[in-house]
Amino acid sequence: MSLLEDLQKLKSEGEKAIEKATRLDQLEKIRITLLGRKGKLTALIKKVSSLPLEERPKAGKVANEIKDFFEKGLGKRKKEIEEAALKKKLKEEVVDLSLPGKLPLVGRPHILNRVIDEITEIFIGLGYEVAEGPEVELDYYNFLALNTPVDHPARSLQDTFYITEGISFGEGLSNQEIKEISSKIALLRTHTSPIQIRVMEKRKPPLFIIAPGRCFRHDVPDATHSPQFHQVEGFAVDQKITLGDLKGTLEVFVKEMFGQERKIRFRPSFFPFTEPSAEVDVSCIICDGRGCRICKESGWLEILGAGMIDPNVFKEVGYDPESVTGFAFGMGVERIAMLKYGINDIRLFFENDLRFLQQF
Ligand code: 2U9
Repeated sequence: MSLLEDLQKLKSEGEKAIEKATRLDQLEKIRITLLGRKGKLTALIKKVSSLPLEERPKAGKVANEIKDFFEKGLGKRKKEIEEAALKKKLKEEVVDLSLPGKLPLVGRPHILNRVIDEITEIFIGLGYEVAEGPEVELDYYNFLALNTPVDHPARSLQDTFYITEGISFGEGLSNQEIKEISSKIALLRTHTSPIQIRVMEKRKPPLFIIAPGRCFRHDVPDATHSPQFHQVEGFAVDQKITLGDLKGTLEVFVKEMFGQERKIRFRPSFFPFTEPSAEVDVSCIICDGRGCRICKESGWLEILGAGMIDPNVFKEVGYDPESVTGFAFGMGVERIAMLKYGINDIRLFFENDLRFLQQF
């Protein structure tokens, strides 16, 4: 076979191979086989110089034309493969605007925070300001400044989570010594009252403060007890604040919170930091006072504790109890939320089960 025939044969072989290629890596291999340094066309071109002189120009021309033909063919095929790949990609990645969207999981405030907000908003409407304080408190602010003597039952290990270990009140200490020891003992606050001591320490009356927050007590959890719980406390301190002001304020609060038709009643009670003290009931929000399972047929639900701030508390923060008076009240947020939303187990608030939380 002559060189020209070999060239023509390679041309048609190469053309077919280029046409058959469907991937860029295949095409590159074909290019190397045809046009590479050790490629088939390169080998034939080398043979041109061994032809008789008069045949060389024609063979050289044909060889160059075939080289050109392959280069163009490879380029064209490369473009086709790339275009096909792009087309396929665009088709696969097409956005179907008619598909329904994916709803992101939207968070919401925890039901306890909602109830806290609801309570504080009512008092903000009455001119109160919100104050906060640390959850890790000193014995002094949690107990001593609140007229809770060293041997008060609420101080026992059973009720309080102590952080400081190994410090205790011995026998026969002076008031100053007791105060010094009390200021060294850290604990988890058992109520939010220390917030209000801290406010009084820094400021002078008139004060109208609402103090919400998380509290801790060393309780065994059951349907109505949890070692963590929340309180909203409040107090008003000024000249000539009376028990009548307390009753009026709580009546407005209870009606806003539970409905204008509600009634309240005060029952005598005892707290170290108030004198006189009272427990406050609201007419049953389920049966409107007629008697039901929730109010245990009494027609009343206990929802608040309250009283006139004890003169000893004022003395401790440097106020003159002869010229300053005040009332204070406190409520458990979980209890209010349970009554309002018919929740029968306090532990549900802290389990973070979305099936519970998403209902509110
Ligand atoms: C200062 C002085 C007095 C806050 C008060 C109560 C009565 C009370 C309980 C309600 C349910 C706690 O969560 S609960 O168990 N609270 O009964 N709290 S008077 O008295 C204060 C607060 C601050 C300086």
